[in-house]
Amino acid sequence: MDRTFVMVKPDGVQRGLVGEIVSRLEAKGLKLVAARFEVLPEKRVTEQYKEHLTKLFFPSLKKFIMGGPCFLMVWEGRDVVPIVRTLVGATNPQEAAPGTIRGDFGIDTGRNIIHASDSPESAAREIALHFRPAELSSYTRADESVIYEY
Ligand code: IDP
Ligand code: MG
Repeated sequence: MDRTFVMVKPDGVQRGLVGEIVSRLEAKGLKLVAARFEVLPEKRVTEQYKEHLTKLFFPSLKKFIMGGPCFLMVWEGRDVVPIVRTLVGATNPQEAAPGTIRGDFGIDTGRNIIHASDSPESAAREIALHFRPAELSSYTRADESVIYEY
């Protein structure tokens, strides 16, 4: 099974969307295998967004992400990385389709509620950045046999 890193950003936490987001991923049939609520230290924010270090928006992104607690999660499922990206929607919430998290709840790119890994390689890197292996649980969801055909 594949794993991905998902994080409700401080705007999503402050707007009370943690439960809604967890519910959507659970209802899809994905499995929550790790979670933590914390204000991210600067080093991990810089590492997580290292591809954006030179972008003009990086200083405001860093300030925003560190401005309040985030809800960090690891989710598991077959092809979970692209599945979660689809549920999350486009980076700019104005362009995100209705029914997606960003499409339903956001307006501004700088306040787009949620982060999700964009590839299996990013997912592995981001999971290892934020969680120790012992924090990841392995278990079987009771309904797995009716979620997957094989
Ligand atoms: P993603 O979150 O959909 O993967 P990325 O392009 O990887 O989007 O950008 C990472 C994050 O940086 C975005 O989710 C958003 O919070 C922020 N960001 C990206 N582009 C802009 C911008 O043009 N203005 C302000 N913030 C931006
Ligand atoms: Mg990205």
